[in-house]
Amino acid sequence: MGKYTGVIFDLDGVICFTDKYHYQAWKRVADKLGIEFNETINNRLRGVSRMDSLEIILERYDGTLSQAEKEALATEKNDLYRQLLSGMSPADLSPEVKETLDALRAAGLKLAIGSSSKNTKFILERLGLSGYFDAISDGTNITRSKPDPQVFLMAADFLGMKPESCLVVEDAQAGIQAACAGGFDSAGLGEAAACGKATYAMDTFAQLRTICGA
Ligand code: B16
Ligand code: MG
Repeated sequence: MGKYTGVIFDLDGVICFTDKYHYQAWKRVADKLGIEFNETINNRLRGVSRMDSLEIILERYDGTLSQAEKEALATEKNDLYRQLLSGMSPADLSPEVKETLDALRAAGLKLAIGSSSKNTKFILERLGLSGYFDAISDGTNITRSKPDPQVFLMAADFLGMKPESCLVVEDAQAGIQAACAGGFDSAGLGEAAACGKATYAMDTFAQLRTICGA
């Protein structure tokens, strides 16, 4: 085994790709309010909590909404998002991701999820990964969203490991900032690889095998 004994994976954008569903669901909310919503704004929502995402969308809204009205909009978004997630199946898990996870596990590494999503367990179920990970830290056990390191610190704690023994895998800049703030090394994909702050910039998920010596 290499430098790490644990790997903490972000979910959306790393293990699976639900961006398009977030987009469709937030678009319906934005259309209802008569405000612009596009892919660029959607990209800013990566790794950000549901209520913080709504605040970003409302930057273009002129009116005032009460907390109850905001919560109703977030619920409406989540209901539609979950309907879209229901159509996912194990076929949505890429063979590259599954084979890499299996290889890391076979090499003796402990694997955890560190996601801002409150739908983590539902998504893992849809992908056929219920019970696969050694620990899950997600939107249901945190009070502060990425870039705060809380979600990863709790994942490491659930694994019984120190941050310096764990590698965080992320697709969002907010996630890489969270990993740095928590004292973790990080491996970035996509935007997180391009931001220049990740310990390792990856082109493919399978590169984790080399990084972790698996
Ligand atoms: P939910 P991650 C994040 O998941 C998503 O990237 C982000 O777009 C979303 O707003 C957030 O989860 C909350 O999701 O509404 O399902 O609780 O990338 O941290 O796995
Ligand atoms: Mg993500």
